[in-house]
Amino acid sequence: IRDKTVLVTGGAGFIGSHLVEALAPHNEVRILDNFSSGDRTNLPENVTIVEGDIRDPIALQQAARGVDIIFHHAAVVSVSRSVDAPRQSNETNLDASLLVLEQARQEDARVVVASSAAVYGHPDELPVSETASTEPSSPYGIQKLALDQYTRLYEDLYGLETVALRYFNAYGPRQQGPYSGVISTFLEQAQADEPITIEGDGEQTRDFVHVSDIVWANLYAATTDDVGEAYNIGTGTRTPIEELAETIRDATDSLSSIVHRDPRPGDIRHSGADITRAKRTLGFEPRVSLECGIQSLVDGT
Ligand code: UD2
Repeated sequence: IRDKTVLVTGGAGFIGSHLVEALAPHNEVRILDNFSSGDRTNLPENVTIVEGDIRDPIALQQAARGVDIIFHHAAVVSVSRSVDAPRQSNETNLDASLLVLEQARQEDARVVVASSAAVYGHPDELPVSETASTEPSSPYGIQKLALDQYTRLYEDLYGLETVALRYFNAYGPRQQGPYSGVISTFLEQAQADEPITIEGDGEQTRDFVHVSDIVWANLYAATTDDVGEAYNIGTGTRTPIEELAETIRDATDSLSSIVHRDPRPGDIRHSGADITRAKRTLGFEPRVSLECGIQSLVDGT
């Protein structure tokens, strides 16, 4: 997209900042971020930063004034924090997301929201398609599901152009901190020659999707005519965690051992996306294989 005024909530965070980087050369980009986990060093120079919380209607109003598109990526991303404090994460992930939708209504802006594979809970069938049953197994999943449903409803009721992207396991540069994913954890361990810690037997599988592919999905979502829909964004390939540990150890020439710990309570056994809908409708095609994605993380390219 070009020559648009866009707002990226959570624009200083992991996925948000990559999106900002892609948008900034050709668009007027604003970000709204409270910098609770995001970082200014993630941002290019020519973006307008509104430092504030999405729970604050005034900050949101200021950031969203006159925008054509809102990419909504601000969230409390930790599933375990949502388990410890469901109301708190609900405030940000759902209540504040409704503020975002209301603001979009006021501006008549398109909204692309970050939904999640968490809406499916423990999937009944694999790969999981958008029509599969949604039974979240965490407050986080419930919050994302409700947001996802609201986006559909806002299209239905108010004619707002909305798209929900259900991300599977995102990874890539700048994913860090205590709630980062298994790839960044394993990579840190391997690079320090410390034991790589598999939780459980390592036979659980995930669909790892590189953040640059997630950015592409957002760009397609910004222009699609098929609004009011949710799309799975993954690769369609499932990788066992044990295999991931070995791949990362090899890619880093690490001396790390691979050790097993107790499984994570409530861990989802298998997760993999059926991306037929995103392919057909958005023209989405994952470009970065897990091998290449890991190699570029190792090389820092
Ligand atoms: C992902 C998302 C989460 C939510 C969820 C929906 C990330 C970071 N989180 O959670 O936001 O959308 O999917 O289902 O993408 N593991 C180890 N050792 C470690 C760390 C993790 O073995 O040191 C295992 C862990 O037990 C799990 C797998 O790796 O089986 C993936 O863990 P994760 O935290 O990266 O992501 P996940 O799928 O729990």
